[in-house]
Amino acid sequence: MSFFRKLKDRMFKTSSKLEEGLESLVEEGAEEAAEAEAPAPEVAPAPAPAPAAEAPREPEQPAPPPAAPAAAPSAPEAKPEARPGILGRMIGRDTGPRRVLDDDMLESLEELLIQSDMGVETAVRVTANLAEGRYGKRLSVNEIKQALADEIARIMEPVAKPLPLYPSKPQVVLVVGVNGSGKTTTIGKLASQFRAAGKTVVIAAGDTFRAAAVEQLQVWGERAGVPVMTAPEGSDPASLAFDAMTRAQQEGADLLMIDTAGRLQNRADLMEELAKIVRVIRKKDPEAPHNTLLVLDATTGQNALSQVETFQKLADVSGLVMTKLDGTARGGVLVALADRFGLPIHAIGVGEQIDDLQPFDPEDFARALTGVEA
Ligand SMILES: Nc1nc2c(ncn2[C@@H]2O[C@H](COP(=O)(O)OP(=O)(O)OP(=O)(O)O)[C@@H](O)[C@H]2O)c(=O)[nH]1
Ligand SMILES: [Mg+2]
Repeated sequence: MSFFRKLKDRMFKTSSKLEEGLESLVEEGAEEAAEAEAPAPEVAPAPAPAPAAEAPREPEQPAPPPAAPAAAPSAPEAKPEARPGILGRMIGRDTGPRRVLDDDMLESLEELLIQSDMGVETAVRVTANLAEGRYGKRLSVNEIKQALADEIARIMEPVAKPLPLYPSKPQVVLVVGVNGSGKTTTIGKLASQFRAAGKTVVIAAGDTFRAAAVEQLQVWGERAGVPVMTAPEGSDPASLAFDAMTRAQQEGADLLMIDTAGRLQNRADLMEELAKIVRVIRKKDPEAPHNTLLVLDATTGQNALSQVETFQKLADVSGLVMTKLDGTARGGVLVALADRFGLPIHAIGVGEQIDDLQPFDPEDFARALTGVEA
């Protein structure tokens, strides 16, 4: 419950965007329907008309004088349907507006999902599944949110897997991703969690191109209580990886995490660099790396999809970590990723602090994304 609260709060922007969209969709639709059913009379019919069903007019309007001047202030618009009162919401009665799930509504829903970065293909599939068994029915916002959450959770369920642990000593975790996606931060957070679980960890600062990158990793290593192996700026990351592997084996460490540079500008160089790291550590352990984590930044939205494609060509990506889910309106891309690639999502980053890495829970995520209350 409190975990869900935290995720929901952290993902506020994501959920609020989709949530607000859903709410106004249903409200608009309900208003249109009410207007179509009960058009406000232009000329007062005689005498004392019976109020149209489902459209209580308030306040009671006296019939206007027969020849009211056109410029006279118009009577307040008829209110189509009452919004749920606070009490109604609190006791959970679904008293809000309802809208028929027809083609128009489905199209608008699809549009909304695309805007939340779910991608066209996935948005189409999700709406089609949503329509099944519900087409033509009058649904409330809550019912649509719940149905959407169920559908999203169903897609996410198979990919929600923690980082698998192997008996190899060390288990080698290679961390890849574009510049600024959150690789170094994620390594720090993961190392801290492994330490807390009683594992011994060694980190290799394989991004040797920037001195600042090494310093940043050292700070994370201190926070996590984990040694960080570094090499001089500009030196060969593969030889550092080899040294780190040697040390981790000698010390009997449980895990070796290797940070890498994310220079996608020169794809050939990066590919060669990653391939070389893999080659040298395999001299020590033919099974290594046991995991190749691709770190993706949720704020890049649809771009994350092409990053997966690119990195799958550069390295044998075994799983994903999605960072910066706090404060982004683009969390829907996770659904697209799961739907399209089916790669395990091991964890999500929800902040810059050391404990801001959470396991990926499909139901919590779906509820946070759609705005369903727990
Ligand atoms: N809000 C938020 N910020 C994050 C998260 N993860 C990382 N960051 C921030 O994103 C920025 C980049 O993170 P890094 O870990 O340096 O990214 P990197 O992939 O190592 O970057 P390069 O080494 O330049 O390739 C930093 O300012 C981090 O604090 C997250 O989950 N949420
Ligand atoms: Mg880095």
